[in-house]
Amino acid sequence: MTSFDCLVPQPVTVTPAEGAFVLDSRTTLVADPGAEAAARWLRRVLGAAAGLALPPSTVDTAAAGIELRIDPDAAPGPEGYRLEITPAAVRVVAADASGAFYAAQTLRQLLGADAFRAANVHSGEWSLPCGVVVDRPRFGWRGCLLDVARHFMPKDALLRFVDLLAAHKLNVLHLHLTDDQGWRMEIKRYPRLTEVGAWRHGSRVGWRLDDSHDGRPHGGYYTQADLREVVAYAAERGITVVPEVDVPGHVQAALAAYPELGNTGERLDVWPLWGVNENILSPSDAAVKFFQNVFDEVVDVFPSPVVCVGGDEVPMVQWERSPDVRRRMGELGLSEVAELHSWFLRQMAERLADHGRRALGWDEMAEGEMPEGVIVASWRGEEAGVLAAARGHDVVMCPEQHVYLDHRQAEHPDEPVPVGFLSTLQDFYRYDPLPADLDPATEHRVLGAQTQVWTEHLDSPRRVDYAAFPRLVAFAEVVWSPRQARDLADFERRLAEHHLPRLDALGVEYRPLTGPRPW
Ligand code: TNX
Repeated sequence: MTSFDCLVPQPVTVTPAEGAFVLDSRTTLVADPGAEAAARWLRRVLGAAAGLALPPSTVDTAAAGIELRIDPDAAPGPEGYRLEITPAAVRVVAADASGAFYAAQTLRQLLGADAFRAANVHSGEWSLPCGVVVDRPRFGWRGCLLDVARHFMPKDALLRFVDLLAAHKLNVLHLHLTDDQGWRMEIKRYPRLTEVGAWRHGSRVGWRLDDSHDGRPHGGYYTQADLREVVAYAAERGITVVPEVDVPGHVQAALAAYPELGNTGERLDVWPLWGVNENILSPSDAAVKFFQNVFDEVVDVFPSPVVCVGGDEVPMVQWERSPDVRRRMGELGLSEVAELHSWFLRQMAERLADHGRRALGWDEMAEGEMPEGVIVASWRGEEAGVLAAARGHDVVMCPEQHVYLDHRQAEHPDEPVPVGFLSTLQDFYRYDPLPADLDPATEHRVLGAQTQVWTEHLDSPRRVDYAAFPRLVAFAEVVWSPRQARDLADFERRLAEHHLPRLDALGVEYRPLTGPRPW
């Protein structure tokens, strides 16, 4: 039997008691209406892993059961739960559907690694240690970006990734759907975005894996029905899918489909290289309307209150050179080319506001004027986030120095292509989303933090596993657990003894603690 010192992320408080609750075929499960998703999930995973059906209780079986109740007044805060295990019952009181779901996740961890398998291979009984867990997240935005533009991830891999985020009590999946190298979302009004923009051709020099490109043909996209399915699947697991359509840069795939949206009229291919690209959108009325129409379809598919408009890495050479752009700036009353960048993003943010949504943008957006309500994703460090918070904007901390999962996790010839800075598991664990120089009066502006899986060099779900795990586990504890509960040595113990066996049971191909897996 396991005890409570196996939990990841570490809960707020744990009070162990004597004894155990034993689960068997008679164990019942009752749930309040708001906790039905958690109940469905528990029945599904324990049905598969433990052969336990967890039938609803009836008058004569009412005693030995699991109860999932919703009561915001009795629970420890939003997304929080109180879990009490006695030999007679398992009682959860949660603040909301998410809290009930996180309690269910905690229960699965307490049952041991075999509870993470898809079929029952367990010998002996299934039991839970007695005690009380009181738990709630430190931050409301516990995000992970997955870049499905550089390499398309099949829908089943996305669903699996959602399950993995949920198992770590993360609640935002930021889907980077478009970039120079591929457009991955069906847009009904503009079918060429996926007919042309979703496919990248191989290079004439052939396959070559290096820093600049891989030379291979690649492609794929999600239909709107696929994306609605991902959204619904994530929602059942407490996860909001925040879609990103990146403008006005990182758009060569769109330009390959609709060259008239660009500044040069040149016919372009979906970009076969990695890096920053000079081909950006024209600030014409037609291009602005086109992308406003794209965002109309995005909000129709994604109910998320927040939608990302991108805004990162926009070289302005084409705007500087173009007489059309000069004319346009005159019309708009703008004197600096750089002002066009924030102007363009404002057109998107305002359209989203018309739909009752808030725009999220990478921190380049904060170099210009921002409409009220816009959220800044601080990625080139933490300074932009600190400044945006001081200006009264909400912030999600995503600093590349600390939380980029595509970055190398060790210096070793057997590691995959070495991207960016060295970011070890321990570096991830030591990161804190509230920087020392943040004015405490603006702390509430930091909604949380987000870790990024950029996929230039991750061409399959296997490679995503290797990059993301186990560092994502450390990140989960950073955004969930109280600051004072963080203890690196204890985390490393829980990870090695309890959590990696869970990931093994799930078939996650994480990077071993001992060193790289040479493939
Ligand atoms: C910068 S982070 C980017 C991405 C790249 C990443 C590689 C950000 C907003 N832009 O386009 O994939 O670096 O680490």
